[in-house]
Amino acid sequence: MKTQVGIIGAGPAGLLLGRILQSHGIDAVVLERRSRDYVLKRIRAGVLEQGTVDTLRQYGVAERLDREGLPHTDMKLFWKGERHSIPMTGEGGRRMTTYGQNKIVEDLVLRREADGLPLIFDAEVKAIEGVTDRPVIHYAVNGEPQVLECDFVAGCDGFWGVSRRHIPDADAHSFEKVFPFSWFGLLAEAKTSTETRGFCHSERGLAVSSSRGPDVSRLYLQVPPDFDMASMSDDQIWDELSLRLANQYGKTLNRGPIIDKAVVRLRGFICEKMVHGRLALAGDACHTVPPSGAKGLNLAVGDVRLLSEAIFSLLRENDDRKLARYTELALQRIWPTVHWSCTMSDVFHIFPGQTAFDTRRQYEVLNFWAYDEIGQKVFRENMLGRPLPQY
Ligand code: RFL
Repeated sequence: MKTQVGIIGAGPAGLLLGRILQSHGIDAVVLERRSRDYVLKRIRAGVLEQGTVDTLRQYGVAERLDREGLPHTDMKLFWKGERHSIPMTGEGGRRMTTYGQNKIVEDLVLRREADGLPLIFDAEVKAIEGVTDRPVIHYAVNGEPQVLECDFVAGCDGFWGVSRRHIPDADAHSFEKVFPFSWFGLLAEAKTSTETRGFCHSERGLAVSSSRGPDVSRLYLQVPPDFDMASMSDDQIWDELSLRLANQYGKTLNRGPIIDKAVVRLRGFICEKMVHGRLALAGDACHTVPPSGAKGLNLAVGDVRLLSEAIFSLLRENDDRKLARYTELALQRIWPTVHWSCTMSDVFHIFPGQTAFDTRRQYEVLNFWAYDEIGQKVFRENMLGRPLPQY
């Protein structure tokens, strides 16, 4: 098989890139190692920056988002018995919207299928050959080896994917911090009360409550790094969430059936070498953020916007100048965003060996964000997201 752009990975980065390229008249084949069912059901991020919403609208995949997305007008922080709301509307009406990543993925998959464009599930990429000249992607479907010849390869295959391994010295250009805890992410059929929704610093560890629809709650608990999900019953989970999020504030958490559970280790990771020859990385393939800033998906969308312009110039005009600047421009947004996500992690979690002094320092940052005008602005602008650099 031959195409112009071989896209590895049908996460938000790969699917959106396919959609943008299509609108520029560039052919692409998306290869995804997981099954269609698995990809559509995968629950992950859900807080969208305005730039992400605008991009999805621009490329005609925001019809359901516009109907079902929940705008945020504020964000609530809880700590030491205090609950404080930070207004979240930025200049020009910029705001955040809650809409599940699984829905974005579904919208993009359905659109691609309706357009009759190639998207191959259960297709695991094993290797990429000829990256500097004429790339050939080797993949397997049900154990059967296949090849895809292309003019360009977009590695949108997440943190554990194969693409980064094809960038020489990627490790030497990578920076990583692994946090000494994990997040236990839960999806529950329970109404999220505005009284308990927010980010909570508790002496028992972080808890987060957010909404994924009128009757669906997305909740997180800080847990030890090697936490076993099976070690807590659903009642114990709700009890722990209540202890952290509700009881000390005199509130009650709405409970309901828990329909999805996952544990994710918190890490910050950046690979500063994002391009080699005719292979470029985007999204989690070249950076991972701790989910405490709700930025992973938004960063992936920013990368894809920049990368699609570079691919367009390269393949349409034989001009590689944008591709040469892709990494530099993307990193201008990636580093501050990863830094912010790590700061949110530093402030809301209880670290092993944490002293009362350390906790007082966390309270001080929370006081600054909640009560100081400049602190509020710092918090709001970081949550609303950095503008996308332009070529
Ligand atoms: P994705 O979404 O990981 O998609 C990569 C896709 O590539 C496929 N793949 C391959 N395909 C073919 N051949 C191979 N060899 C392949 N290797 C991998 C994978 O199956 C997958 O479908 O990356 P993308 O598109 O860059 O999107 C990034 C976002 O998904 C990510 O940043 C966020 O979801 C991060 N994240 C969360 N962010 C939040 O803001 N809030 C959350 O609650 C939240 N939860 C999460 C998360 C990330 C998680 N992962 C990746 C560990 C929960 C989890 C479990």
